[in-house]
Amino acid sequence: DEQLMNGAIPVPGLQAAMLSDGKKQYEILLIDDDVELVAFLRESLEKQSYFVSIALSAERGLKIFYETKPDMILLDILLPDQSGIDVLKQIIGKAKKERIPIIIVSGEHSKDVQMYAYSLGVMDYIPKPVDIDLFLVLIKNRFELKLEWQKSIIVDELTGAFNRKYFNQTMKQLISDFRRTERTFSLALMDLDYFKHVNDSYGHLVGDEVLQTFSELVLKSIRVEDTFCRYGGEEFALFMPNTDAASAMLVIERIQQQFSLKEFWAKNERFNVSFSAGITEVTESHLNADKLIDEADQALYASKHAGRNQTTL
Ligand code: GH3
Ligand code: MG
Ligand code: MG
Ligand code: MG
Repeated sequence: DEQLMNGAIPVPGLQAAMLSDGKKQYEILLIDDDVELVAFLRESLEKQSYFVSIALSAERGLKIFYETKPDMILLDILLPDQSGIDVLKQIIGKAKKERIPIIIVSGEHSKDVQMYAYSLGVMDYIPKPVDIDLFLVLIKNRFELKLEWQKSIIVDELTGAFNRKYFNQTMKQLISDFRRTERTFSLALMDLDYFKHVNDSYGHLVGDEVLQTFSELVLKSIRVEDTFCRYGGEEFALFMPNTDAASAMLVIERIQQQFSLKEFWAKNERFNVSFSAGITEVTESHLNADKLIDEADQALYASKHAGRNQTTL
């Protein structure tokens, strides 16, 4: 249940991957009994920094599929214990639901088998012998599609921050990590100051630009393991794993200072915008997410009350 309906789980570094070239390390499950080909494909894929697991039989492939949830499956048709088509029938439902592409790589070239595999829902059918250049570019292309899809369901379109749904998942994940391993994390809630005034004076489009500029600055300022989310309209959240409250405060105050110096122009007027923040570090007392959010929210309120453009622990 720690998973979104659609199979997107919080991934450390995912935001960084989405912003750069999509180089999150993907795991590919290779189910094929041709030992030489498997060794060659593994080497080629690892050179592209994919992580490869190998199954030389259907049984082993199924086991790895259920245990590790790979990001992609490369499946042979002629296997020693069952046919690849039988494997496909067993896993296609779950793979579709979790958007794990299945690509057949096979010496079985008959049109009937290919049509049948496509009708069951495979993404591609690559003939053996494998042309390694074509093979690698196709794999890359499929992962790009997958990343676009992942992005579209968890990222806020206007700002590029993760959405509320991803915020909730990240929170659950970090709290359960903390309970298991005592790995700490801090949460910062940030709310733009007098934002209604920006909208009222300059219009909503200008308001939107301010939200974008703010988000760009935050995304530029954080580490790969941090997760930046749009929590509500002009309210944002930043999760900082392995970060105590004092360090989190330094991060937020630096962003705060940089943001308040940014100059915006509209209606021939120059204006500045600031934000207020509240920070909470997880402790044993945070048995549920609501309590943690509540405390960060109270700290945020204290910042507002004290005059805005500041951070409270
Ligand atoms: P405070 O300093 O107390 O936070 O004052 P504020 O004016 O920012 O407070 P409030 O939370 O009441 O106002 C938030 C405003 O943000 C109201 C809403 O119209 C605006 N807003 C929310 N989402 C968006 C958006 O996506 N685009 C724009 N342009 N405005 C938005
Ligand atoms: Mg085979
Ligand atoms: Mg506000
Ligand atoms: Mg608000």
